[in-house]
Amino acid sequence: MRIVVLAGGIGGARFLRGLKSAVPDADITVIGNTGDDIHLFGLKVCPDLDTVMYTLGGGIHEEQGWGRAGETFAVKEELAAYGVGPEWFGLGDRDFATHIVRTQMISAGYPLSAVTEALCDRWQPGVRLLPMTDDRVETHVLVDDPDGPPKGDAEGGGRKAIHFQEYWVRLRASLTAHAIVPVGAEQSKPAPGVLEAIAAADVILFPPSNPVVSIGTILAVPGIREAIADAGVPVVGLSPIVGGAPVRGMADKVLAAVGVEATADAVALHYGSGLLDGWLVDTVDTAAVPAVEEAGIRCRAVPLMMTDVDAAARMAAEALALAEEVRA
Ligand code: FO1
Repeated sequence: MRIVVLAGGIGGARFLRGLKSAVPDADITVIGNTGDDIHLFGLKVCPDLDTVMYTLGGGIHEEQGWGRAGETFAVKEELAAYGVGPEWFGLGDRDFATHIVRTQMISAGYPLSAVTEALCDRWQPGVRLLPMTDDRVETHVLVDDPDGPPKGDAEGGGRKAIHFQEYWVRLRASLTAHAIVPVGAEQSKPAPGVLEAIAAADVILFPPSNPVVSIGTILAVPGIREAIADAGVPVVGLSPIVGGAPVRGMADKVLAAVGVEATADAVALHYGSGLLDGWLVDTVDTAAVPAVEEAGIRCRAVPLMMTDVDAAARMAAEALALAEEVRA
């Protein structure tokens, strides 16, 4: 069975680990979000691609869900000793090697998709990991400028766009996000293999990744949303919101920026029945099922907490079962 999964960071990676366990013989292609990418110290860092690669390749720092296990931070300390920032983004020594190899290959003219394939040769994640695009896309967040003139001031209300990672990591999403802008997405095109994988898929899954800055960013690459809508195979998603709150991360902050309530049904309706055929909500959100079904999206309430690989495997099996129900 050929499965295509749109994945962001931690939630997507943990779901993929369960999916591999549930259907070990499946041919899984992951379309990874690259809007979180950031250039630091002259290096290109791809957080969501690396989280999938490390998690499925066995190198992830399990509690964090990002970065390497067994890290040291000598390079980070030395950079700080030189007064070279930023210090708020924790890059470890082992992780630096990934960014050095990636940046070296990109400087040599390789596209990000070829670089990702080369890095995965070492990690053997057991899936085909494709960046959503080889073009540069970086998500920025429009916030009230904490250092600017007071809001409503003649200088235009004091708002500024900051890089997603600064918003997410340095500011911990503590400022109101007025808009989420995937800079460069409009000019980007799907990476080689992306549209082909979607066209060849037997089922397409939206894991419990951030619907705005992860899956939303992938769908912002021209051609991808249309290819999924026209694929003619079941598209099934799993809610990242349980009981009115994100399971992890701060998805509610960015959902508010796009005017979507942080509820299991609101996220399904945000994707829409033009995209989704099926939607899994957690058992605590059983009351949300009718609203999703009324929107023309088949909906089931099942346990959605990925407490371990087996729990994630059960969720993946439920999603595949719902896909077969929808296909019938
Ligand atoms: N997240 C944090 O909360 N703090 C960090 O210092 C941090 C460093 C970091 C380094 C490399 C990397 O690949 C990811 C890192 N992340 C960190 C996580 C990152 O912000 C998120 O994984 C995604 O961008 C959101 O899914």
